[in-house]
Amino acid sequence: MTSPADLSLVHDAPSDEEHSFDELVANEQRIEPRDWMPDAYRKTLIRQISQHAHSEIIGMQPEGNWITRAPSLKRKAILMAKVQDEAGHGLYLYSAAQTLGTTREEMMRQLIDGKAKYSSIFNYPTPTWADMGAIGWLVDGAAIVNQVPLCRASYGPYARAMVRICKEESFHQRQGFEILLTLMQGTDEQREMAQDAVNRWYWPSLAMFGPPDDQSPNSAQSMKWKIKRFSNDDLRQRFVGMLVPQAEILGITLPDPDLKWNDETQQYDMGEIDWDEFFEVLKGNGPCNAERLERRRTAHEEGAWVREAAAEYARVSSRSARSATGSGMAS
Ligand code: BYC
Repeated sequence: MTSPADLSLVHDAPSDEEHSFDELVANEQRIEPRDWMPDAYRKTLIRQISQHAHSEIIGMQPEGNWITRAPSLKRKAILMAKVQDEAGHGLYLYSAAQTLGTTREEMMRQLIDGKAKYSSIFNYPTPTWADMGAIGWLVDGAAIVNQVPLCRASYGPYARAMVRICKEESFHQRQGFEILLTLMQGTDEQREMAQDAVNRWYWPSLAMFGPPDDQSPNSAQSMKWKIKRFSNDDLRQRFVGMLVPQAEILGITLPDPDLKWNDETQQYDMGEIDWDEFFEVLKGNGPCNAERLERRRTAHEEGAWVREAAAEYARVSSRSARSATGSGMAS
C-alpha cells in the first residue's frame, strides 16, 4: 500500500511538461504561447504585462496635456510622435498579454474600474513645459534601464515586444534631455523651470523601479523564471549612476543632498525614497490618480462607437470573404 509520504513524492515529481519548461528557461530559450507553462508563471506574466500596457496608455495623459501648448511646431510634432509611440507600446503589450489567454476587454475593464495597477509615476501633474523634458529624461530614462533587461525575458511575445519598445524609448529619452538642455541654455527663468521640474520628477522616477528588494514580494520568483533579470534596487542604482554624469552636462542638480560616490562600494550612496508616498500613490491617493482614471473612463466611453463600427466591419468583411470563397467553389 502507498503511504502518504510516497504519495507526496509522486505528486512532487515534475511532469515531462514541467521538466521541459524548466529546461527551456535554464537554457535561455523562449517560452512560446503554445508551450506548457505553470499557472503561476502565466498569471505573473498577465499581471506584469497588463500593468505595463496600462502604464503606457495612462502615460499618454501627462504629456498629452502639452500637445496643444508646445512652444513650436517642431516641438509639437515631436511630442505628438512620442505620445503616439506610447499608444503603440500599449497595443503591443496588450497583444502580448492576450497570447496568455486574457482578453483586451477584460484588461480594459480592470483598468477603468480602478482594479488594475499602472505605474505610480503617471499620477503626478505636468504644470510646465519643462515637465516634458523631465519626463523624457527621467521617466523614459528609468523605463530604458528597467526594460532593456526585459528584452531577454523568458516569455517570447513579451521579450520581442520589448525590443521595439526599447528602441523607441531611447529616442524619447534623448528628446527629453534635449528639451532640458535647451532650457538650461536659455534665460534664468527657463533654467529655474528646468530645475524645478527635475526636483519634482527625480524621486518619483526612482520609485518607478518598485519597492525595495526586501519589500518586493514578486521579485524572487520572477527572477527564477527569468522574467526579471535584476532586482528593483540594482536597477535603481544603475539608473542613478547613469544620471549623475548627464546632470553634470545639463548643469542640473539632482535633488538629493545625500547623493555621493562611495569608493568602497564603487557606486553612489543615496538618500531614502519616501516609500509612504509611493504606497499612498499605489492605493489611489496620488495627486492625479482620480483625474487619470476619469479621463481614461471617458475616453473609453466616447470610443464605444469606434469599437462597434470596427467589430461590425470585421463581421461584414468576413461574411463577404466567406461568400466569395463559396461562390468561387461553385463556379
Ligand atoms: N507603480 O514585487 P514587486 C513607461 C507594484 S511605462 C505601480 O517589486 P514586480 C513609460 C507591483 O506591480 C512604466 N505599482 O513587483 C510609459 C506589485 O503589485 P501586485 C511601466 C508598482 O512586478 C509612457 C507590488 O507593487 N513599466 O515606462 O516584481 C511614457 C510589489 O512590487 C510599481 C513597467 O511596467 C510602480 N512603480 O516589479 C513614458 C515595466 N512598482 O501586482 C514611460 C515592467 C511596483 O503584486 N514591469 N509596483 O499587486 C516591471 O518591470 C515590474 O513589474 C516592476 C515591479 C519593476 C514595475
